[in-house]
Amino acid sequence: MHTTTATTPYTSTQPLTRNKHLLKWIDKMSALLKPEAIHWVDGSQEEYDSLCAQMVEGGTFIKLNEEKWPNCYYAKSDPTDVARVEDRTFICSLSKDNAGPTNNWVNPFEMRKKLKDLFDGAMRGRTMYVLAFSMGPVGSPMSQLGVQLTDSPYVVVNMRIMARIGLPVFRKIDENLKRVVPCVHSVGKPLEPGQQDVPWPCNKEKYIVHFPETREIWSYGSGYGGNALLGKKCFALRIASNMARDEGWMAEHMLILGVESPEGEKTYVAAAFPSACGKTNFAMLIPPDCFKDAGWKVWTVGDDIAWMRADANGRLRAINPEAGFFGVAPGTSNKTNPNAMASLAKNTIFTNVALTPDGGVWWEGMTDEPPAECLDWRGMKWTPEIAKATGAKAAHPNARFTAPASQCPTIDPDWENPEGVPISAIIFGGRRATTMPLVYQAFNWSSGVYIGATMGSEMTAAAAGTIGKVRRDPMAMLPFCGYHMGDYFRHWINIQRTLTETPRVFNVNWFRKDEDGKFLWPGFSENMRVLKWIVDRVRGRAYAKETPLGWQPLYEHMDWTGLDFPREEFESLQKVDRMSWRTEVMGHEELFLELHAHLPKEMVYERELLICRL
Ligand code: O2Y
Ligand code: MN
Repeated sequence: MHTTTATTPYTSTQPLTRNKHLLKWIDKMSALLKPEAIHWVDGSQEEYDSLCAQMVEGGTFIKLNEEKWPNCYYAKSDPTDVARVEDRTFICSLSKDNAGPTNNWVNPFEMRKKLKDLFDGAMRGRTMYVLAFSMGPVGSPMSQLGVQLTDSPYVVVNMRIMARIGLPVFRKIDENLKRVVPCVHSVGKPLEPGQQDVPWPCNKEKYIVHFPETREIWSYGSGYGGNALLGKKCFALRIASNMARDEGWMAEHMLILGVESPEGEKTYVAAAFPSACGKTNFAMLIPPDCFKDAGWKVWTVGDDIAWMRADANGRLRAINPEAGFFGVAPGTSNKTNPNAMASLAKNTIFTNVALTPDGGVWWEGMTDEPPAECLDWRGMKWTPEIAKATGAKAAHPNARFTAPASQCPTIDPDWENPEGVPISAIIFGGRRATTMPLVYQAFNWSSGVYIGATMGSEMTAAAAGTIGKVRRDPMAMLPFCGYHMGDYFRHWINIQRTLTETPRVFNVNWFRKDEDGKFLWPGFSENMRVLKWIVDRVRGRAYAKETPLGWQPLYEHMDWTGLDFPREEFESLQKVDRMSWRTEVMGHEELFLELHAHLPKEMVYERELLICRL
């Protein structure tokens, strides 16, 4: 039953499912969590509006200026709860060996005991929301279902943007055709009778826990992003990677985009870049004017996660399991990514950006001129002068916008196709100042898997002595693969056997620098030239030269229309420096030693072949 008036919140107390297992689980969980009330999330606009109004009243949300930012809200998190906590993220498989050396493993029996204590009464004084969600379009054969119990209304409204939620999903669950992933989330801050709540409840003790065999997620202590919106990294990558391995598909940390030629031919690619390497910008690329004038278009399917599997004809097809973008705000502007700016112009939730005096938002890089004054992400007065004197940032570097994907001007007409889109190429990339060329194509699938397995990014800040050191991040999945990385490489090798047409594999690096530390490649729109070469290779109409790494375009193989890019600079960008590659290959060996017991022999042979070619 739903009731709502100007003063009373929207209530939804009647169960929205008939599924006996789900009802039984919710009974069991509410006995453990002891919430004050239960709210069955129907996913309606009315419910969303009421939850937002309730959070405005409680101080969690500020409603932004309706004229400038229609239906947008602003939240500031607790300063200790601003990002994913990798060191508090656990894979509790039965065997430690199954989690592998790159995951934090705890014995599942021990962890269950710990969780039982932590979650006992964790929701006292709060409402428990029963949030059914579908990752992927409701009813798609490639979608998966979950139910998240959460005591955070902030999580509910964010999940409404990031996933398909509510009544249609409960109806799917009632059909009983698909296993449902149970997810339990608490901010870990029960309220005593009469106790005043805080705007951003959380707990300094945090646990983000995955049980791969039973496909369960338990998250405690954080209300932020990937720690709390459990459909995203926890389900769509860590748990889904386990499902995918067992069922013969792929759950990848990849954007998906479609390139349309002037003749209307569409080519889809999926691309893996480590976090903070410009995935959202690449997914929403706007071609340079001369390409646009000629009729080239880039369409966005997703900016973070791809689920892929062979269709009945053996063609690899992909869906974006998400429905929104949880994008990094700092650095996003009408210059760097106009499509993201259009996506976030309305119906968006902003977290940890700065608040301007006219009820708007701002972040570093949004405009050339900063506002004369604003409130920073901690609610402190911020001015450009204060920033100069203290180095204080107006927005937290991991400040986010949660925006509906449907609002992206370049959203692909097929982005919700239940069958997915056909993938012709897979692109790997990292942030590398040296060694890595702008672009090359792998010789074949197995050498492509090697490229993905050994990819990495240079560390840009953090601990002393780490700047410039390469952090290996295989397939950009290091924090997200829910099982042993060596077995994951084996799964990649095996996947090819399910395909009749093998996607071509490429490596790109937008970040190579010259001796003076200047970027050699302009990036952004100009990445279209690389994308066009990739599409033309896939379609069998672009030339390349064989090198020790793979197939590389020469200057004359690229389309330079409208850009005066010197041949020598392109040659510097594409140079394979054999001495640097010796060091590079030693770095590969370091990773392989760590994974040794589970490493497919193909990876060892590929390394040997690379050494021979070098
Ligand atoms: O800090 C967080 O919780 C967000 S992390 C994130 C968000 C959107 C897309 N990708 C990522 C990531 O870390 O890869
Ligand atoms: Mn990501």
